[in-house]
Amino acid sequence: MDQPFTFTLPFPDLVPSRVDNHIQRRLSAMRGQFLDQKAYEEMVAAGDPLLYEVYEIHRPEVEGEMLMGISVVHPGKVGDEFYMTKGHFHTVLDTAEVYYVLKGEGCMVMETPEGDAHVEMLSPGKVLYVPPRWAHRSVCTGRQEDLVTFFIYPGNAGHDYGTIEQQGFRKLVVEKDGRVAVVDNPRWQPAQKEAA
Ligand code: S6P
Ligand code: ZN
Repeated sequence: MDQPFTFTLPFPDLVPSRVDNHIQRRLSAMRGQFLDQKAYEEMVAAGDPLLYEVYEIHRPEVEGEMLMGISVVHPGKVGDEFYMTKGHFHTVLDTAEVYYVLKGEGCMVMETPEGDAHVEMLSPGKVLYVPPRWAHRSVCTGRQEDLVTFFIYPGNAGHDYGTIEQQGFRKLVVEKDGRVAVVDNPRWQPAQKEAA
């Protein structure tokens, strides 16, 4: 029988006192996701910057458990497009997720297999509920500050990265005339599903 446990996430540094896994994702892990492919290749060649980090608290990945952690998306752009996470559907599509925004400015880009799309602006103090079936990607739109969120989701959710790698998200978040703008992704195309 597990024992209850706590960990701390003290302001202002927001480094969790317990970290079981620290993921660091660089630009080279995001091939094909940014619209400006020339800028992408140049930035990878020039040093392959760190885009985001995830601090995970380990729990068994089974129904009944909850998985939680901290996501930190760093500020920056590839061409006009802000740094973002890979984004994913949950493998078990009918599982939700909650994000609590601790620091920074940004947005969550979301869409469903049925064709719905939604972009929610994120700022400190906001709680976002991502319902079942919605793929999600965090984007940092700050000039200098990280976007830091706490997330929690069901242990059996799993991650389907492949669908987004193939089709992208329907919406992109870019800087246009000095402002944050949400635009259609001209390269979005439905992923080829494997024959059953
Ligand atoms: C997991 C949850 C987050 C993301 C993290 C990084 O379901 O949505 O922990 O894993 O924000 O994003 P990604 O798309 O690289 O997993
Ligand atoms: Zn998720």
